[in-house]
Amino acid sequence: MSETTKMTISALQARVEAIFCKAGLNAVQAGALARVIVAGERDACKSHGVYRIEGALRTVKAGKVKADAIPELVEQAGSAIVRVNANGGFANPAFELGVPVLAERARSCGLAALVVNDCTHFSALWPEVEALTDQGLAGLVMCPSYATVAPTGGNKPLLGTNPFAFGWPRPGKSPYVFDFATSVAARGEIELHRRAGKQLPEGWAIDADGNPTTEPEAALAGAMLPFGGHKGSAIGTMIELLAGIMIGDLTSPEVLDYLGTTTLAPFHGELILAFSPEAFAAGRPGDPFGRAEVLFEAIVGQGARLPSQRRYVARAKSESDGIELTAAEMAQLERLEAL
Ligand code: NDP
Ligand code: PYC
Repeated sequence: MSETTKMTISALQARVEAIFCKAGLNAVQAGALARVIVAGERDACKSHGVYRIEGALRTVKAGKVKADAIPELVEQAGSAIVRVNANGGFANPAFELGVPVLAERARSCGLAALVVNDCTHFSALWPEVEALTDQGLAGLVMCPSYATVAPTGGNKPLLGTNPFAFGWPRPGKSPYVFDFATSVAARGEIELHRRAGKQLPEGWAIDADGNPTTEPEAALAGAMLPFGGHKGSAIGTMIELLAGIMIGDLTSPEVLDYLGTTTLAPFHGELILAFSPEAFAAGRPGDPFGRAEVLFEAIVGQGARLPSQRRYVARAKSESDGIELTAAEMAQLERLEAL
């Protein structure tokens, strides 16, 4: 068994943040990026953990993201649409800037939207959903990525892996959260299989000639497949429409044209919707949070698990024992520190 290293969450945060600062990112960019990457490692979501540092740095070096960007709230007083321009920086600090205003508007209007424009987005969406459930709000988050997924019935990359996440607050408990790519698996999973020299499960991808493949290299050169056939294909398309075209930002094929590669983090926009369950349920019988608990208990009562349960177990372990990094991950971290 290969050696592993444990470190506290705050120690990993400091090390990742220092790598980004040394690479020229300003404090708002470096802090927000490190928080989301460390959260990925803490919750055992390796496809968006420390392995993503290198891609973010490559994107900075290629001049496709502004290391010193300061996100800006584009105020439309009282509107249910809150807009933040990331000004060419990463999405994460722009989200952090917009979320308090979004929460306040969702409470006053019942629902509100946060639009983030002109951002580079490479991270998992559940940290953003949890920022809403922490405020007692339900939330939906979505964004395009770049053309890597063939629509069902097609055979060429067109849609992105377009992540889609939802959260429901549970007073006194960890929220109900799901967060997934609308492809069978995130592209990051394919890359991790490639690095580990492992075959992909069947049904994830087709090669450049449109034939099914379990070879990671052939899948990366070909196209990934949507989850759930035509259903995932339609949800992926909806995300292109709502979180690309509707918000005046790039769609996944436009992102690929702009970047010319999938080795850099994608540049586009993001849509975050926040709902106040109390406002929607007002005047109707029953407490929405209590009724939700009945539903969750019935799901778990059948022996099923709730999404994010695996993450919460991993989080508790990281909080008590520290985050565990493999020898390869430690070597990568040390190499990036030495740059
Ligand atoms: P997974 O298929 O690994 O997991 C999807 C969700 O399903 C998780 O919430 C997971 O909870 C839950 N889940 C898994 N198994 C079960 C089960 N048996 N019962 C109930 N729930 C279950 O995710 P993906 O590979 O599709 O995506 C991984 C990450 O990649 C996401 O965080 C996504 O945001 C990110 N991503 C980001 C992109 C970007 O452009 N920024 C693009 C595409 C993906 P749990 O975690 O507890 O297992
Ligand atoms: O894992 O599919 C993915 C992905 C694309 C952009 C960021 N993550």
